[in-house]
Amino acid sequence: MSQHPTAKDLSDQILYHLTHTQGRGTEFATTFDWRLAVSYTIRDLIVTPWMAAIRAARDQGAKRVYYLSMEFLIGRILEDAITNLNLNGAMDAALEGLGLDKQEILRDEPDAALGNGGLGRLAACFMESLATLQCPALGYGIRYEHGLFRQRFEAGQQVETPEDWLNQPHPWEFVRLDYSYTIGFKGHVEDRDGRAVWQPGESVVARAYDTPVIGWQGEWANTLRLWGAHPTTLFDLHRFNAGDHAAAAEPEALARTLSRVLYPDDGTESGKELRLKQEYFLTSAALQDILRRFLAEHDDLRDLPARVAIQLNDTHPAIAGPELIRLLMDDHGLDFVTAHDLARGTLNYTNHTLLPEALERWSTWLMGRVLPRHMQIIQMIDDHHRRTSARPDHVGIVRHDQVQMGELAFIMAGRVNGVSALHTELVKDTVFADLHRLHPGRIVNQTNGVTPRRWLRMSNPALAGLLDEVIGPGWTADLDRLKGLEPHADDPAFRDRLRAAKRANKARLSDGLLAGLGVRADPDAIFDVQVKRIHEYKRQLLNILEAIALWRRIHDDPNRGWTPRVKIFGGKAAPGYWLAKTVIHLINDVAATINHDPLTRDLLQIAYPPNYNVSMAEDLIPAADLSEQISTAGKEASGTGNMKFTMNGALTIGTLDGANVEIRDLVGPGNFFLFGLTAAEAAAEAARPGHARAAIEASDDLKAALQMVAEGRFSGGRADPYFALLDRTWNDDPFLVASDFDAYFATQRRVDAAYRDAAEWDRMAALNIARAGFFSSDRTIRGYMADIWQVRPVSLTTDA
Ligand code: DL6
Repeated sequence: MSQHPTAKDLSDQILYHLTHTQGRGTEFATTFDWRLAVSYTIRDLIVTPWMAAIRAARDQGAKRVYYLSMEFLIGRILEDAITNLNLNGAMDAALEGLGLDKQEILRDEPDAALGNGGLGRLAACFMESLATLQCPALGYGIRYEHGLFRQRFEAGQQVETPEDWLNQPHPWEFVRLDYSYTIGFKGHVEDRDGRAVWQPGESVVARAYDTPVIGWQGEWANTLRLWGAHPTTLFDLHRFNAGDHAAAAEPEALARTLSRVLYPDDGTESGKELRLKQEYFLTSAALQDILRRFLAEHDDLRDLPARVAIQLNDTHPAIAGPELIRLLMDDHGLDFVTAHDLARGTLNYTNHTLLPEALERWSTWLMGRVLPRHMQIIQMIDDHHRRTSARPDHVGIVRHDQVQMGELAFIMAGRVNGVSALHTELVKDTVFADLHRLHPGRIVNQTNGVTPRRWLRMSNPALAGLLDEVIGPGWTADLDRLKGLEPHADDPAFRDRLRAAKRANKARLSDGLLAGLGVRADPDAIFDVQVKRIHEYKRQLLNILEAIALWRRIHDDPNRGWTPRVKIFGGKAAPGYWLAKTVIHLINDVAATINHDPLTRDLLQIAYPPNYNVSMAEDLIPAADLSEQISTAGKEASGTGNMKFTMNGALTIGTLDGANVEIRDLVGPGNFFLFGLTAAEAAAEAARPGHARAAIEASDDLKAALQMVAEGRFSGGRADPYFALLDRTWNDDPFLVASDFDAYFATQRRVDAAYRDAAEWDRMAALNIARAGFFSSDRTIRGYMADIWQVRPVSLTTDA
């Protein structure tokens, strides 16, 4: 099949795969069979550029990038691949000719949910941009058998069930039996003639499963290499023969736990041995693979920093520093200082959070038990750093009998980066203030971005089509071209078309909300959307309390001319984070009461579809009018949802937090609904004794809303489900819901007024889209390539 197949070519190939790969006749084929046949057809088209890309990088001796991440929140692959191959038209025709429903086939694919939230989704956007930019890169992660849990609501409360995407064939991957590495744990370190020899007490095999990631226009594909854990010996035959059948399978069970489940925590360090083992499993497998690949092309390990750039996505793979030193010293015979300097010349680290509870630390006891050789090397790194940098005693990797993974990652990195301008400054001033003083210039900023292919062209065809017509399709690869839209913001005809595109998205979502939840969402109401992990600092509580206060105000004055609003929530709470789960419960309780109030039901509705994931985001974001980015200033490192909403024409109500600051600067302060304390003000307010109580006493709206919750107004007269939440809000409120409440409420009323002026709203929406070009992950990846990795794109022509 050619690289530019016709509908007939595609349909022939689909039928071929249905018969020869799936072993099914058309008369028996299920949606699943057809989806696999379509996926194999598309995969075939990716393999050719993939091979060409691998060869070009090798032939040109290109420096390679390796992105190590415990999370890749990919979502569905098929539609993204069809989009990037530019085959939507031909595929539509092929499927129609076969009598198949394209949407049914696309929606049959399970989300690859190998991540918790922003950090994992960023990694997935980066993989796509790396391929689009022809940057020779490989992503390393874990092939979790069970991704992020499924969420459902029982009596309004979150219930988690296991996710099982690998219970069916995964058509995109290639298993590589020849790329397998032994990963050791525990045991002891022997001294043999002055040489340290680690004798692990346990070991497993990491096996590579490769998925090609195709870039825009199908020219280049990179590899996402996920490691599956397998036993070193499949079976204990001795025990089996002795009749102990369960024990005989122990080696396999032990190994498989390593790649069985994604840790579902978002921002809390759990301190569990299995987590440390997973992190080491990924890191060691990746580094062994990187060294093998390097040595296949080069002889001298001292060339490593010139040929290899490794990015650590958060501290999760921070054991990479000691592991690379261990491999270079113990396996390749280099001395410590040489190994250390080579590692530091190769490794870089991205910080994604300032929340103290999210900064990983391991007790020296656990580290010494699970990775005894690494514990020795960590001490050596710490001593070396003390000697070479005249560091004060309170700066160090090992402190209070704990290994501080942030410090380890920093000290072993050539570059450390934050993920938004504000966050990077806070990284310098807070978590790494001392290290920043010791190593000025090491911390740099790379503001996050998102891929416009998935988040605009694929998920919002109505808007993408309009953009193609008005400014040409070049925006897909060069998002700065959205600027060309600016003059059209003043054109009523353009604004009408923009509104029509948004309304079509809203109408589709409205049908889904009615069918799935029974919620009546009028497409002419404001669609006000907050979708993200449920966390106190993200302040879904502020949003739902505002809904209660608004409901009360409507009751007091029903004829005031309120702007109809549908509040939509989406997101999961970590299973052990009970306060976040209480917020979920409250949202559902409030929705159940408010949605059925005959006086207000045409003015205020609340929808909370369960099991928010990447695919749901693709439906919700294009249908949003208002994007809720309301975290306590100084707490959200960047946000990436905020960028997706902006490029899809939603206006933001938000604080000066994370990348909101840059969004507001770029779209213009008049096109952004700002409220709330700044990061500096928030820090001062949080330190003021009694701040919460004082703020509540000063706000009639908030006091009344909290009173209604306390009286059990939304919980059948029972107040006990919300005692703890209320107590925290009145007496502690570390994330300043109370302090920011009145400003938020007043700003929401400004939103109401603005929405009533359709022409002005649409003009602002158009300007948000036009000025969103900066938030393409292509810009971010170019920044990493130039400032951190010193890597250039590879050309596919051999004479380059
Ligand atoms: O950098 C990607 C993403 C940011 O956009 C979010 O602001 C940030 O919260 C998230 N960080 C994490 C790490 N854990 N926590 N919290 O997911 O990274």
